[in-house]
Amino acid sequence: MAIDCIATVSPITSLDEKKTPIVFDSSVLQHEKDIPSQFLWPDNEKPSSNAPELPVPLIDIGGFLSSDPKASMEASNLVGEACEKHGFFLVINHGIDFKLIEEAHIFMDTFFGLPLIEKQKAQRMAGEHYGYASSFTGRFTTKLPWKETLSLRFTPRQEDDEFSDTKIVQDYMIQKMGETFRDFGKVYQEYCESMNILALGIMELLGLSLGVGRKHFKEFFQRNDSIMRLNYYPICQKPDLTLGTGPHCDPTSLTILHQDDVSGLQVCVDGEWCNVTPNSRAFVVNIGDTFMALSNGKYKSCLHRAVVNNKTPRKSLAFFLSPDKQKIVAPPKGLINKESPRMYPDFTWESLLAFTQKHYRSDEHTLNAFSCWIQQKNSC
Ligand SMILES: O=C(O)CCC(=O)C(=O)O
Repeated sequence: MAIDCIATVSPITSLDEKKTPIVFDSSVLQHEKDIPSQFLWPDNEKPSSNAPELPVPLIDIGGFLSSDPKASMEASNLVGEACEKHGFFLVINHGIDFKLIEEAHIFMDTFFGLPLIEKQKAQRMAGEHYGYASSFTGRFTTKLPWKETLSLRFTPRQEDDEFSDTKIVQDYMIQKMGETFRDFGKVYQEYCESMNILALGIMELLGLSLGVGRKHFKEFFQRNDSIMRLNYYPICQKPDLTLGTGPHCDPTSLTILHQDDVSGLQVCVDGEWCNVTPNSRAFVVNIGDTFMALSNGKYKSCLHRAVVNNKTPRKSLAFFLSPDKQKIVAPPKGLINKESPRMYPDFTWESLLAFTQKHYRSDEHTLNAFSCWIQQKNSC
């Protein structure tokens, strides 16, 4: 195995039970002139006010989706180039209904505009992966992100499995928030189904670009256990002192993100933080740690973060494609040879997810720390 163990792993310290965690009530905090100290980030991580624009490859996948061989080859070459360099690109002509995207953004305003007590009906409890979280105040005490999230589990319906859940997103919303959230749930159910199709299409492109054939990764992710996350970044009176989302690589496999028209997403390229200007026609796509392992380290998991501002709230919709929880994550044989030996040990998505909940707060070193942790466990 070819990894240097650079990150240290220690259990995530849970909050002192006697201490009540700070409450992130955006309706109050957005007006605070002095933000609570838990939200202050160290100087070396504070956002820079003059981040340059990232020249991002805008990849037209319309030809690929209509099975044009030349266009597919062109798109897969561009995808491959971007993934080797920084693991990040934009796709246009993606086939997703713009009305659905618009509805998904509108319903975000509905949910995050509710009083805190209403949103807490879907509260994400300690150890859970889904539900409403206001700034992770219950999990951490420092470097808190200036944001609220609603995370939903999505698994696609399988034709050969009559028991697979057909409306997992919609049912969850109705169960947590009541009947009035039926339409809300329906929109995100449809949105996730569309993201699933797009993600599997991008998996074909990634397979082509890595030379393992278009079917390999598509089949690997046919069953998947993915997460849909609605990110809401309220106004902050001191945006230079905090971050909406701290620097991290996604532990998941592939992220498909749609941002509203408010800037905030930044990607780190060659050590420099760069802005990614919103483009309503495009989806932002990035490689996550699990796909980096699947590509035997050939494609980079993209380091990114989100900044906030003092004028307009910002919203983003992130679909995180992840394998079925028990599936072994290992690169195809064609990507392992003498020059490229195995980079990471076998693992399951379930174990990586648990690692980020119990032992390690996700950052740019998660995959490295996780691999070292597995190797140490295996050698005991
Ligand atoms: O809101 C964004 O632009 C980035 C969100 C993100 O990085 C995340 O949800 O992990």
